[in-house]
Amino acid sequence: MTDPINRLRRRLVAGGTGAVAGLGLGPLGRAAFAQAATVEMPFVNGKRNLAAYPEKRPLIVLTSRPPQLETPFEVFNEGLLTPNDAFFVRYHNAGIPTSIDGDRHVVRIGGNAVGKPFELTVAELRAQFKPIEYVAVNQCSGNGRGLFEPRVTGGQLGNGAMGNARWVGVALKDVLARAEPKSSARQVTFKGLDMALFGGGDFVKALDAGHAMDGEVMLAWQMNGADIPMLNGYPLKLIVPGYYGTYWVKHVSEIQVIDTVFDGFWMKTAYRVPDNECACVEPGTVPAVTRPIGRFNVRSFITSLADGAHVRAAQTLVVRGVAFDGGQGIREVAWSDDDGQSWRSARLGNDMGRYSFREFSFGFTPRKGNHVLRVRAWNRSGQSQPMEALWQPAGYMRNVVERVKVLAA
Ligand SMILES: Nc1nc2c(c(=O)[nH]1)N[C@H]1C(S)=C(S)[C@@H](COP(=O)(O)O)O[C@H]1N2
Ligand SMILES: [Mo]
Repeated sequence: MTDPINRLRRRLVAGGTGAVAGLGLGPLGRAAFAQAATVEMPFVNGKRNLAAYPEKRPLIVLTSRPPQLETPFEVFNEGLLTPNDAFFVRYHNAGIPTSIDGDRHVVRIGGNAVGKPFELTVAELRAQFKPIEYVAVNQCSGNGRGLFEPRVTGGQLGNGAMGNARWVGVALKDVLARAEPKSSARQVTFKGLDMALFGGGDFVKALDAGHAMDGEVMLAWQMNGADIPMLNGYPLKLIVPGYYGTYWVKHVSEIQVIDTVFDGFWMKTAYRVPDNECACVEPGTVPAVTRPIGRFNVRSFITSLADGAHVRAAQTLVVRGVAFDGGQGIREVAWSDDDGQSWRSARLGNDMGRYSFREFSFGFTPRKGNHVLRVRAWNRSGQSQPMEALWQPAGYMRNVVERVKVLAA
C-alpha cells in the first residue's frame, strides 16, 4: 500500500495489463480472483461472482464497471464494525478515479450563497479544523432490492449493501462557516471526482442547508482507523449519519452553498420515494407524489445463522445479530422461533452510539425439526419493522422482519 515516493498516493489500476491488478490485493484476494468463486443470492437470476478488487477481499460482484460490490452477509457476524476490506461499494458512473494524491486533493467551497468562496487541500483540512468522530451505518437505498416481490428494476442486491464504521473527519458546519454562508442559503450540493461517461450526468447530491450545518454531517478522511479505501471515497467522503448512502458522496471535490433547491438528476428524478408515511405504494403501482429519500427506517438481522442452517437439537445456541435505525437508537429487539406468533426480548449489546449497529443476542434451544426465526427491532421513538414487506417501484427502504429457517437434528 505504501508508495515510497508519495505516502498517500493511491492507485486502483497498476500497470497496463488491463487486469484489476491494484496494490493491496492480498494473497487471499488474488487466489479468489483467479478462481472466480460464485455465490447464489436467494432470488431468481441470483448467481454472482466473487472478486477481490484493490484493498478488498473477495466480494459479491453486481457490476464490474463501475464496481458495485456487495458484502457477503457472514461478514456482519465478524464484529460490529464492518472491516474496510469487506465494506460494500457502489458507484453510478463508470469514470471512477484510479489515482489520487490524498494530501494534495483539493476541495472547492463556493456557490451563490456564500460570501467568501475558498479552496483547500485535504492536508489543510486535517490541520486547520477540529476533528470529530463517531460510528455510523452506511446503507444503500436499494439494500435488499433483489428480494422484492413483485420484482423491481435496479441493482439486484441482497442485504449486503450496508456496513458500520468509525468515521473521523471534520464537521461540515465548521468548513462551511469559513465560506460565510448568506442567510439566503437553501441547500448545499456535493460532487466527487467520478464522472459520467455515458450520459446520466455527474453524481451530484444536495442536503438542506440546515441539515448540512447540523454539526454532525462530516467530511471524513478516516474509516475504522485507516485511510478510507479508494473504492469507498478516498481521500474524503461526506458522512450523513442516519441517511441513506446516496448522500455519502465519495472523493468530495466540490461543495456549493446555493439559494435554490438543487434540481440535478440525482435529486429531482432519482432516489425519490413515495411521499407518504410508509414510503410505499400498492405493489405494481406508481406513486403520484415523491420526495427525496431521507433517513433509514428500522432494520434488524440475525448474523450468526444463515437461512437454512443446520443446528443441534436440544442444545442452547447463542443467536446474535445487529439492529439499527435512522438515528433515534435501538430501544428493543424481540425474537420469535415460530414465524412471528410469539415473541421474547433479546439482550442488547454495547451501545456504540445511535447511528451504529446495535448488537443483540438471545439463547435458543431448538426442539428437533424446522423452525422459523424472526427478529424485530424498535427504535427510541417506537418505530419498528413491518411483518410483510412494504413495496415501492424503486425497491428502496426494504425493512421487512426477516426470516431465517433453521433445521435442528
Ligand atoms: N462520488 C460518488 N459518491 C457516491 C456515489 C457515487 O456514485 N459517486 N454513490 C452513492 C451511493 S448510492 C451509495 S449507496 C454510497 C455507497 O458508499 P460506498 O461505495 O463507500 O459503500 O456512495 C454514495 N456516494
Ligand atoms: Mo445507494
